Amino acid sequence: MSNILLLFDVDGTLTKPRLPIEQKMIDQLCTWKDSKKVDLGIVGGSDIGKQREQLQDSIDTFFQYVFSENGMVAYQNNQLFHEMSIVRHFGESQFQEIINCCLQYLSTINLPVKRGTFIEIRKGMINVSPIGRSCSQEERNAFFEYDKIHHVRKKMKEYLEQMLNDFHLNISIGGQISMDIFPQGWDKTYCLQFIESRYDKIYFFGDKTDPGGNDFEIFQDSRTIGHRVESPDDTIQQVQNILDQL
Ligand code: M1P
Repeated sequence: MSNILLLFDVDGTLTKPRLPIEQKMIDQLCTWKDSKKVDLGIVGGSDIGKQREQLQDSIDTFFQYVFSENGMVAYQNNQLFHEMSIVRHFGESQFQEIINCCLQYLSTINLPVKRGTFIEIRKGMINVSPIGRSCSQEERNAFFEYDKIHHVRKKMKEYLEQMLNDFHLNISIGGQISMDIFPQGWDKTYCLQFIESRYDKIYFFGDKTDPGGNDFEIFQDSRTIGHRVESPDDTIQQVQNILDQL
């Protein structure tokens, strides 16, 4: 075990958004692991199923730590060691208030297309998508562009923050079509409690590091050395620069 951890966001950092990992990134992960200079980990908002879809066998091969849903579901060397539930945290009644508020808002907006699965309940968060998670890849890309102009998610986030102020929620726009809703403090920094005492240095790499993005808190946390990346290729370059100096 090394005393340095390279901790990666997944979408936009190790892979292109929602797409499977490419061979050149697999090759790099292999090289970095073989160097024995560093340990590797991932932290993402997605659940383990989606992370596995994207990272395929790499998820079992290269990473000492896998943090799904920001670490609400956490694995070390492929062993599950921590699970936390948002339903348990709020209790059924409060939980339904949050869900109903989202559904009410969603029923008031019109978009170029709306599909299905507007709300996905995960272990540690609620994922809400105005277009619906069952949209096609083409519809997903189109919504992402539409949202940049019309700020659908930003407006919904502002509404929910106002209506659900007493619930002390963090609402984070991470990927292309949805937002993640979870109790304050359950952002990606949640996972640091499990690793902060094990490593001298934790380098974090993410692409959504601006305020409101789901890498923001961990990027600027004092326990990490934050690196903003533009793409998986940029991640490779930035990691290489660090390893060259070790
Ligand atoms: O980039 C991480 C995000 O990836 C997905 O977002 P979307 O489907 O909107 O592109 C979701 O899994 C989201 O929870 C996650 O934060």
